[in-house]
Amino acid sequence: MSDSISRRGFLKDGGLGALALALGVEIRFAEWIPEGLVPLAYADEGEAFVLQGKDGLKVLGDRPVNAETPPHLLDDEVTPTSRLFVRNNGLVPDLARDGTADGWTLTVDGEVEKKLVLTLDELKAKFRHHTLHLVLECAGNGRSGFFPPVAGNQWTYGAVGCPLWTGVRLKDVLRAAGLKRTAVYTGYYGHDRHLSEDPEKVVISRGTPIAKALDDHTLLAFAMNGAPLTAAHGFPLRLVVPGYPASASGKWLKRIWIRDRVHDGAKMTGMSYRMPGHPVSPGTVVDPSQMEIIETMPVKSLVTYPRSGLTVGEREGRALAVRGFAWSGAGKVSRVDVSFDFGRRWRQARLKPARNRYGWQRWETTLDLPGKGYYEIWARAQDRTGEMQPMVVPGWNPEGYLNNAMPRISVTVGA
Ligand SMILES: Nc1nc2c(c(=O)[nH]1)N[C@H]1C(S)=C(S)[C@@H](COP(=O)(O)O)O[C@H]1N2
Ligand SMILES: [Mo]
Repeated sequence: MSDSISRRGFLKDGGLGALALALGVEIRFAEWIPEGLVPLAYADEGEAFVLQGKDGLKVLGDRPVNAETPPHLLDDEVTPTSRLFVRNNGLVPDLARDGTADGWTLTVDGEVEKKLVLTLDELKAKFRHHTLHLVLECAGNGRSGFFPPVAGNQWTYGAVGCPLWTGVRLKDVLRAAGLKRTAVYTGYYGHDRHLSEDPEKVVISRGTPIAKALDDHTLLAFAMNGAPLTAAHGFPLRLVVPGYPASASGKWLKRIWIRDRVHDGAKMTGMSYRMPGHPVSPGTVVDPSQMEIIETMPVKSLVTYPRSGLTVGEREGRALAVRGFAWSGAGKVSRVDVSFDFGRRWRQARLKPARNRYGWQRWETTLDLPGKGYYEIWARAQDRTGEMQPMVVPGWNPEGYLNNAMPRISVTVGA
């Protein structure tokens, strides 16, 4: 392979076409190359699998694409687009790749006085724009911590982020359509394609109670961090329903169906995004009738600095800056405590207010690690309702949701 061909080149020059040209032969079976796979002919060493536009994410799967962010790469108050996790249940629709919203519309129908069909320009022109700092977190974040293990993406800490979202309030759009008294729930539909390639099959179609849809912070977002949504994150329009499992935040939106009952779309029923109504012992088989829809997400935190596994000198260890973020689906986090002696003593960290409700909050502190040795640094957040992160993995459940155990990192003080 010539020097001019590299992973960077692959990403920049539009990939397969350019590679075929450089190789001088056709790439057989090109249609089966998974999304995000960089052909070996192009790959830099150790980097055979990357996601376009992403930086340092760990890819958990390629069909569908799922990738999480290592905690030390989440150290920005506003999560850069290149570092926001990706969770797809199906395949990215072609319209998102084309990057044009020509011919795209959003339909709002069901229990409304007036059905709406809006182009992106109409949506932007008719409703006030809002920019909010909102946490997006997959309900399965932390799944890898459960024992016995449960099937699904083995997220560790990084299926979460807090970018700036710009869009219109779902509330304003629903008001324009006029909610009937019978309106109880929302149900979204997106343009993504089912893994089976069967156009009749819906990938995922979830929703929320009307009260949540009417929350001032529930957005129909067309931009992230000041730029149009990227293909991976739902171009041209997505829901952002903060405080709820991110599965409620439908991407590549095409329709919002207002229901007169709890929505029963794909991944809304059965075991999906549901928890047992009563705590169960690990490994229990739970009947779907005993499962309840997850609504508010629990209190949680991350240690984003230092990077776990860091070795520092003794001087640095005597005044080690440690920091991260804390958030809760219930709104405000009231305190974060930090321990470096396996939980014997806790010191309260400084905690900044959120930019707006459902934004994550910076916490930071300086630790005095007393000399050489291996340490673990633990962080534990508590929200305004009094809920606190457990020190150990909480309530095992069949699908591995809502593990909000306190985060841990290790630091070694060397010579
Ligand atoms: N249309 C559609 N919307 C979707 C999904 C999807 O597969 N299709 N995945 C959901 C899930 S489970 C999560 S966690 C979030 C992930 O959002 P992100 O990929 O922008 O981080 O999108 C949600 N919205
Ligand atoms: Mo998710």
